[in-house]
Amino acid sequence: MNNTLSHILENKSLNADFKKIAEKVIGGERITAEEGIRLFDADLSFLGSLANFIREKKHQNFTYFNRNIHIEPTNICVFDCKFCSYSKLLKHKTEGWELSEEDIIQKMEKYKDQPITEVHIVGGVHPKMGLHYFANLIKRVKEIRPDIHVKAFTAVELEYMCRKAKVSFEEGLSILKSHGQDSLPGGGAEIFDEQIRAEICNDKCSSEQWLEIHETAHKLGMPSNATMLYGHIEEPKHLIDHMNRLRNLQDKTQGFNTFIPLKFRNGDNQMSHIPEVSVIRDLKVYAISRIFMDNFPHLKAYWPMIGRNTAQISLSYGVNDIDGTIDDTTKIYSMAGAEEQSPSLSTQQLVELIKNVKRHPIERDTVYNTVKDYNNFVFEKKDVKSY
Ligand code: V47
Ligand code: SF4
Repeated sequence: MNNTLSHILENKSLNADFKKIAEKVIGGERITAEEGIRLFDADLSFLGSLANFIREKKHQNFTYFNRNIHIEPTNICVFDCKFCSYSKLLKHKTEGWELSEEDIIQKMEKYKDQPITEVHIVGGVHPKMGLHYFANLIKRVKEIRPDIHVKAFTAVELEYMCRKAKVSFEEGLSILKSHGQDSLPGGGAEIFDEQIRAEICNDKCSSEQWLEIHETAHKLGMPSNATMLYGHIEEPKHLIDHMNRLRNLQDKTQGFNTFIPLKFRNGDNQMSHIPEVSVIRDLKVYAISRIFMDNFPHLKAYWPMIGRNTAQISLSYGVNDIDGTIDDTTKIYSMAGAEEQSPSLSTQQLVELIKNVKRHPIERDTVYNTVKDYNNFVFEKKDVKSY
């Protein structure tokens, strides 16, 4: 046990509930949902010490990042999530964008010889871009870069694609897999509590369907991530219920790699009247996620959303992964007023950001194999490439 932790346990004024939780965590025992909810009343420093203890036990100082590109085929969407600043409803089509298959292929060609290991394809749910269109697109992407990992389509997009194509989730995912899709991103989860979901995203896939799609993907050998949208109308009990449903599924399948809490940003959407939560709340959510989600190997801070400074601090509150480096051109956050309006960092900048807080930077692929250890790497002019 490290010094900070023994100091915490010896602190006579530590509340009995928190002492019990700390003892469980230090002993490697799972905490209950009630204890998870109780943790929202604890001090940030206490949560940080526990979360950091787990983080260092699982991953030492290692901090992962990957080099990926985002392809967003369209922002036209049949759904109407109240928090979304990105989508343009079908009826407002003139304001949206639609990339043609050739536009996407051209973008891919641009990265043919670049050292990226992943392409992340997600977007709005367009009624004309269906299962077979996307299966063919993935096949073409793989023809250009057979080695690249294709992480594509949230459960929301997948539910719609399968429904329209009149196939089961298993059939739809098998078709995509056979064309080259390797894994699923974690989007669309939002908050699983049915009442909150009905208020913020009434018309898209249900929580049950989201979980079923990920379970099916895991069964087919496709790993995935899971997100959680926090900081709007939800309460601690809804966050813990969300994490608990994921923790239960992970017990069953072990198919999740990474948990990604996403901070609600209030720019230009139907929930703009709701104030954004503080950095203290962000760090609490990261720390509690690390403590509660004991069977999720990785906890990711999506830096374009919370900004590089908070992302750096989050590395002491349980986080062991910072997403995205080069040309991370997703628009979903910049349009919602995210911290980073042009979310792109060079590898050197990201490595320095990690090293500045005394962590050990490792470039990973999507499934956390080490691509390159940057701890003792010295950048030379030829390594600093602008894209
Ligand atoms: O599901 C939309 C979120 C998600 C807002 O798996 C918003 O590696 C905050 O899931 N404020 C999509 N969040 C993005 C996503 C993702 C991102 C990075 C990595 C991975 C991964 C997945 O974006 C949506 C929704 O929860 N979102 N609008 C907003 N105003
Ligand atoms: Fe469509 Fe996704 Fe935006 Fe919801 S969050 S409106 S599903 S693009």
